Amino acid sequence: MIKEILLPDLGEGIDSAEVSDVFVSPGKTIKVDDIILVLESEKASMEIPAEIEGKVKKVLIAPGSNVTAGQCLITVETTGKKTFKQKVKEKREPSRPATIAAVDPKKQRKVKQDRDGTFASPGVRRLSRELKIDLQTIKGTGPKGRVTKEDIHSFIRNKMEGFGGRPYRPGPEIDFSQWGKIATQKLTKIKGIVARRMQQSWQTIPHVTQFDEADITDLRAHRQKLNKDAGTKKQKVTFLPFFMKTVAELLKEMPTFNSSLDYKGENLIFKHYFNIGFAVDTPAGLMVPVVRDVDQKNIIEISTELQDLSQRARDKKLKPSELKGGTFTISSLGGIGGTFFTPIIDPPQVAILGISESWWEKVYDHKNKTTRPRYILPFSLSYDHRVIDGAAAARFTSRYAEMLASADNCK
Ligand code: CAO
Repeated sequence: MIKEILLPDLGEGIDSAEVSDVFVSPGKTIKVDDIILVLESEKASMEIPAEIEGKVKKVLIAPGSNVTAGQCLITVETTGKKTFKQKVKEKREPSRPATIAAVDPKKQRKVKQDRDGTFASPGVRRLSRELKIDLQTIKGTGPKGRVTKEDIHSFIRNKMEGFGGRPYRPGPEIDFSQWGKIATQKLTKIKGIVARRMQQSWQTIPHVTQFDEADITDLRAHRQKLNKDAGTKKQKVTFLPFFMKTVAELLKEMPTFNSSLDYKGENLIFKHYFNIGFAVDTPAGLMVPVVRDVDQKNIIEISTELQDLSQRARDKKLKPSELKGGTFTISSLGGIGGTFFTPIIDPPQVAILGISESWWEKVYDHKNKTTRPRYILPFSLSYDHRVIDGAAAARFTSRYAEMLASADNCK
């Protein structure tokens, strides 16, 4: 026997509603209380359950279609046998024709605002539960900010494509060999990972870069003395340990630069540890190992650790844990060259220092009216403008220059 399931009166003055999800298809066997579809109206979302069992013959609606009370939704081939529920119901309501009463409006589960303050249909809630997605983190595009199934899909798409950005599309395939000889090289795994992280950072963080210079003449002299005193027994101490130690001290003074935005983008998390990551140029690609608790270590300890970590980065012998937990990063190109550059932030950090190669310069001393040769370090600070204001960034670089010039952090 073929029976029609009709849309019942939706109540609350709702004349029509939009189908947001359909859970049945021709040939599917349904039981009493199985959810056939989810409707979204201006006022509420509701699941429509079946009150007869059988095999679905035709589905007359689709997601996006508008339905009105009394409209046929699906047809079902029933066995003709009555379920216990139906027999009880017919006893109670003998005059009600079974085909029209296939769906009981009282059974519609309306969902308005949930306890978490979000609007979503039961189907969407179920989907978010299955995918372990917190609906509060999704911006709903439905009426009154309701989270729709499409919102969940685009949230996942964005996550997969780099947290909010569009994936890198190199464009149409070009045959470069038409203009001359070519060679193709597969990107290393590390280069692939770095490319994704950099793209994600560049697309999701509003970067601003502040440039500055520091007089490191005294620091240079101190480094020279340190290396001379150590003789040939120890490995040479470069400038980088001083830059790391100084920045750790500065991060204590200006904790926002050592913070992270939480996953909702609503709170700042301040870290009371100072783990400084540093970029290492390796044949396989860029790696950023982390020196932990830099503020608690002396220059020799930091130097030993960074030399060990950079060697093992180049030998591909770093443990995954040695690449994690950084709170701030320094990218130093000082040993290679260049004046200034704009480093890309390593999320979830909020700032990164880019160090370039120092130069000698004649600096006019206004007080003594003399000109003296000074060793000048050019550096840049890229920062997340959602978290750090321009004034704070300028204060940070000025203070950093001041601290390096006084060479207080040389111990
Ligand atoms: N000004 C002048 N001299 C500098 C300098 C600076 N800012 N920075 C380094 N130097 C000197 C060093 O002191 C050393 O001099 P000596 O031979 O007299 O000791 C020399 O340059 C070579 O240093 P180094 O680069 O080998 O060592 P480091 O500790 O300064 O840096 C490391 C270590 C791992 C950061 C570096 O080897 C490296 O890989 N740099 C590249 C990082 C990178 O690729 N960054 C870009 C990432 S994309 O944003």
